[in-house]
Amino acid sequence: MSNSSIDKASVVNRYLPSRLVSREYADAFAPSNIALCKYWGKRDAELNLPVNSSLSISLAHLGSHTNISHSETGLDKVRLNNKDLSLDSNFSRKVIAFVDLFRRGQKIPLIVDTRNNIPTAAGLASSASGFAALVLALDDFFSLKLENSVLSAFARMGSGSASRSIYSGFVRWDMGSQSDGMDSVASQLDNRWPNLRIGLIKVSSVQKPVDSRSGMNRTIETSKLYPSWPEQAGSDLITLEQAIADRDFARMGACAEKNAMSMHATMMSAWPPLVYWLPESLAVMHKVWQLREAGVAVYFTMDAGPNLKLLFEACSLSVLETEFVSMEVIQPFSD
Ligand code: 2P0
Repeated sequence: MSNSSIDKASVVNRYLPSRLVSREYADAFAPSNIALCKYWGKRDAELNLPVNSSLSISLAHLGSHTNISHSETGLDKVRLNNKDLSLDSNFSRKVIAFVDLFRRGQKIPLIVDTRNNIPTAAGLASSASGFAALVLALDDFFSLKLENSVLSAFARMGSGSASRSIYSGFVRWDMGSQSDGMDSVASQLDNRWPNLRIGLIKVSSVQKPVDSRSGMNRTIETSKLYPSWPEQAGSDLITLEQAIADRDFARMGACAEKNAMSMHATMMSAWPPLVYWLPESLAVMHKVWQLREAGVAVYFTMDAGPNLKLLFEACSLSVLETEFVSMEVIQPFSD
């Protein structure tokens, strides 16, 4: 990982008018997303530039709503899920630091109100949808009319996976090569897959011991397996795009599962080892493998946590609902 000589404030500044003009109110929504080809590792920590390209599915109506309005008290106010937060909280600090990239010292006190409708028990990260919704709301509030690729780049500076949450459906985030990162942006694939389903299997809602940012750094710095990851991810991305274009579920599911296992293998070979799995995670994996042996077309993917996301088509829903009674089912192409 290299540290960039370019700071995000100077990148954002290039796309903004010197004086912001604000509206009364703006409201935006961005979906959460689950990666089939994972983002794991940064080549630039300041701008969240990835070591590899990645591919995800956005989760339709599940994500973050953010609205922005003027604060009449002269102080910023940050709200999350209908509660006022202390301005010293981690969440408030991150939100205000991000908004400051746009305000650049101009005195425009704001109320930033975020509501997540992601099932809280499902172990889904909200930083992707949160930063994407914040960027979309800021674009609207300051009437910036930025292109989607720029919105994706700005969201990425908040959290890497947020670059993908600007779009719905299947989304590819190209790693890019420019030092300012403006070609490290996501775009939507044309393909739709209405029968595709994602099943959220909650194993634990305990806060993960190592956050993704630190986990990525530790993996890059200490894992002997990590050097093979970018090549693996690159070839998985090609396979996944082809499988999606051909609507070949078995090929897509197998590749997504293998990609997740490969990412976890690099994490486990870090030192100290990064093991996000719990015994219950492994039990669900075995159950998925047994079901596949028995002819059910189901695969899984996992992120930096113990919970599993099952991939299947609508025809397998009833058998899987019987096997996994607490599974929460998402239709990513429901609109
Ligand atoms: C992904 N993850 O592609 C991968 C798979 C977790 C495992 O993107 O440091 O919260 O804010 O850029 O985006 C989680 O990482 O990390 C993530 P930052 P982010 O979905």
